[in-house]
Amino acid sequence: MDKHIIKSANEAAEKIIEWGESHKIETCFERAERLKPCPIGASGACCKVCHMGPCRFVGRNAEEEARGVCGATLPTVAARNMVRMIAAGTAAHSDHARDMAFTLLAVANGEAKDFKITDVRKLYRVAGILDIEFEGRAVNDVARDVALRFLEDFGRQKGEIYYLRRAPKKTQERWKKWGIAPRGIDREIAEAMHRTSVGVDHEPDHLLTHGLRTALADGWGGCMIATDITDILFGTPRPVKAEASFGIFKEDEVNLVVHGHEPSLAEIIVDVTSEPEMIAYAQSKGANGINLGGMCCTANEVLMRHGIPTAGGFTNQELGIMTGLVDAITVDVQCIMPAITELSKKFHTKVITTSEKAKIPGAMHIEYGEHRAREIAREIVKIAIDNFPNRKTEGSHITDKFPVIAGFSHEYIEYMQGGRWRASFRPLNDAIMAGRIRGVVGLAGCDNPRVPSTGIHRFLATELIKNDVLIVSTGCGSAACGTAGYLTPEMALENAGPGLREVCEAIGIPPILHLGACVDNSRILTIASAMAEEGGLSDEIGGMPAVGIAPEWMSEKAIAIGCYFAASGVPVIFGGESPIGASSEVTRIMTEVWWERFKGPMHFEPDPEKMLALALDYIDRARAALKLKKYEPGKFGAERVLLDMAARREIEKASAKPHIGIY
Ligand code: MSK
Repeated sequence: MDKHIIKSANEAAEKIIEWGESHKIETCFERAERLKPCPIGASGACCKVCHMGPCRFVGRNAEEEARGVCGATLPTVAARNMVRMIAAGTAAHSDHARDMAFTLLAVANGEAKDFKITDVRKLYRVAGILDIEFEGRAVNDVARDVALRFLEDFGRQKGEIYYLRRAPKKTQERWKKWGIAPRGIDREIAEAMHRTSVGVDHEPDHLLTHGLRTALADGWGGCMIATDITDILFGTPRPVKAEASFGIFKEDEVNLVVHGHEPSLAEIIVDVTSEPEMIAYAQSKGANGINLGGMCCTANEVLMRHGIPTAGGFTNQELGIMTGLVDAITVDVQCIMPAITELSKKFHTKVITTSEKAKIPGAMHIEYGEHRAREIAREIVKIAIDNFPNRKTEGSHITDKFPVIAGFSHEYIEYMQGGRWRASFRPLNDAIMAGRIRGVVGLAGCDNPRVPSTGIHRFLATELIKNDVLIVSTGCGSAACGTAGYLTPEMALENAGPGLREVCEAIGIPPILHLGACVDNSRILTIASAMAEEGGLSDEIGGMPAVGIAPEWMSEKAIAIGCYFAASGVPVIFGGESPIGASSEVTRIMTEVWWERFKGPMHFEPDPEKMLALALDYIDRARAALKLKKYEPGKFGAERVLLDMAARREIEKASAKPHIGIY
């Protein structure tokens, strides 16, 4: 008899996988078991940039000095492969950002009547950073200028992208010194593809340096632009209650899922599902209402702003359909498994693609356009409603769900530490200096069927908070924590170390702060910049007691994110086998050389215990270099009174001057 191997660390997911196996329904977990990764490509040792190859650096040809047909060495090949991953990841985030900029422009021009500028304060803050006059001007005029200025960042040929100025001066100086300040987003991506084509750039360090320039165009360009425009259009997140896991689906209501990454259509769908005519239409089909849920990062977008529940991250997408309760799933771009259309045929689920850039064989296609967003959203919601009576196939019907607190934007984190008029990062810096908080870890990136999915996220989340490390999470890292029940203040009471628990209790926050979708890793950059500006820790991002970890990454976007953190000065640890592991020279450059130049090495480490030890070691070394109090659990330095909500309200009443800072 076949022995079931644990495929997901999430109990509810595991139950569905088992149910699927007993019903002969295949998922990514079985495919991952069947399709072992190619060991040559997986370690960066395969070159396929021309048709003399692919050249494989294996066996006797696996030495650093071995050469392909053109004479390219293994380090050249591994570096080129890495740079191409960075370019692809940067392209994905940034193309999303470009669409957001065009949506903002359309709204400003009155061409997208279903949208409006929701957060005028954020618009002004952004305008201030971009040197755009906003006082006394019509909101739409300011928004138009902001959109056009952002669009300049994509096509600029010379100079620098605007948002580099948000980084601490010393970080900017490092970028200039090493020639990695990006000029224009599209230019860096195009140049990365050119340099890595056959017969161009062959020097591994030179190649990887351009990789970092491209990655910075992603972090301080594409990702940051996407985050800010989304906040301007749909509101800057603040804490909101929601639920996570498969139990969010309702037996007696129409279940519609939004999946992918782009928030615009999902925002309108949120609105449409509460229209009385739509609810009445659902009732006419026998349902008690319309239940909207999310998946992956579109889920994170609507969870952060509206408390829409999430069924989880990347590896939950097939499992969600296997509950048998999903009447329709609408997808846009990125991280959508094409397998869902075949799978949906076994149930009654309709799969609807909506982006002009992305179609999947077997899916319905309803193309989204911002000029008729509501009309499209209604069409999609109606499809889900019409499909409700067709629910007949028995699914796995899992009812587990957990409460979640999400919505920690940079602005809210600043606010929660001092109120509206005295928002600051001072208390956080003080707590780190005193040793209450040992350091900060960004726990991000995908979940992956090649390991017991979400398991390494869960292990690191619990161990880090036990060690008084505050976690900021994004993307499927947040989903992994949310579907485990970790995103609540109670988590601090039950599992955090004494110092972190005290801070969380005083402010009333979870020890793991959900910052949003994977593009919202940019929020971590702005938080790190604000901490440097606040003083008392490092005066640049590099040297902070902070680490970025993507323990189960699978996407090229994750690689771009890891590299922009490294280039910004944050040590980065990725799980799994190294995609450049075949070359000791490339490994040395990405760890030792990047550490010397940027204080941001990038490691690949498959062992979760070693990941944890490495992260804590970087944090402790940073503390020692900054001459901070040595971290000892339960023993803190200088006392400091943290503000509770009542104290914050008092300060707000007493103050009258708005704070529109550069961050
Ligand atoms: S969705 S890139 S699986 S985080 Fe942003 Fe999740 Fe990774 Fe996609």
